[in-house]
Amino acid sequence: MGQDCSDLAEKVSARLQSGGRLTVLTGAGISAESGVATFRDLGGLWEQYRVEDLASPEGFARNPGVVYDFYNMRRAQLKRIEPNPGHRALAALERQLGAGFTLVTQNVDDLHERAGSQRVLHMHGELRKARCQACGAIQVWPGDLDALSHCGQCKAQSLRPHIVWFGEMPLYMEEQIPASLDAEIFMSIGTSGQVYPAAGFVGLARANGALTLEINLMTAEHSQQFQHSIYGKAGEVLPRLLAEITALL
Ligand code: BV8
Repeated sequence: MGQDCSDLAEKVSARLQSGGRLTVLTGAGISAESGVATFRDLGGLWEQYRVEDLASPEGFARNPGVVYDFYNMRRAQLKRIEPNPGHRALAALERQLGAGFTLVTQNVDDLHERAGSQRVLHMHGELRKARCQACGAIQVWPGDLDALSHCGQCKAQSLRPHIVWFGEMPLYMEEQIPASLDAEIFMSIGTSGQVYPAAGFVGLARANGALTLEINLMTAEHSQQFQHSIYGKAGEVLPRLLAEITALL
């Protein structure tokens, strides 16, 4: 079992009180209680679809229609889901900590924003945006996307989902994410730690002297790299843990 909340809240709040910054990394697990399928859990997306056909530039080049449809289906799902208490607890913590708080997410849904988070670093892109392959313009795209969709900037019919596929460079890797890994506390929530470079962040944070904490449903690929862990549903653990932390500030 993971660690007791109160003991951990004391350790985290002590670092925050001395000016420490907190960086949070979220994965599909934080959206699971909102009804969003994760990737590698039982019945997850990668059990239903071949990842190399759907989340790779080669798969998109081979069969763009299938990839457009896959992301159109997931984008349409956003209208039917709501943020959960885990998303809301993180938004409240951002309001409390201000610039000392950085949220990096591997998720492409918009639940962090809809829960009130203001600054979200979507390192794997966003479902609700399209990117033009001709001029590079990134634009909000709430509806279906296909090969005939026109870029709002250059009008070319060359839009793709604004998603980082396997083999592509994740976003914010030049400075914002490396800077965030210099924080005094690194908290990972709901990720199986199988996808790089995100899975390597805990090692970088630890090397920088951070207190590292994992919140997960069960131990994951990289769990042994965390100094502390709490196992349970993010929607239940986060509100309790973050309330205990902020009560000590
Ligand atoms: C890169 C967008 C170079 C698509 C995604 C060999 C060949 C080719 C490549 C590689 C290779 N070896 C390594 C690589 C690199 C590759 C990689 O890591 N592959 C892995 C699979 C081996 N990575 C890349 O290609 C990346 N790019 O490396 O470029 C580079 C590197 C560094 C610097 C510059 C350049 C690009 C990776 C991004 C790929 N795109 N998604 C889409 O979303 O459709 S990845 C995909 O996986 C999602 O983004 C997802 O977020 C991410 C990680 O998955 P998780 O979020 O962890 O979700 P998962 O289902 O796995 O786990 C859920 C967890 O939640 C579980 O632990 C579960 O227990 C828990 N949970 C469930 N319910 C709850 C819960 N926890 C709490 N509460 C709950 N209720």
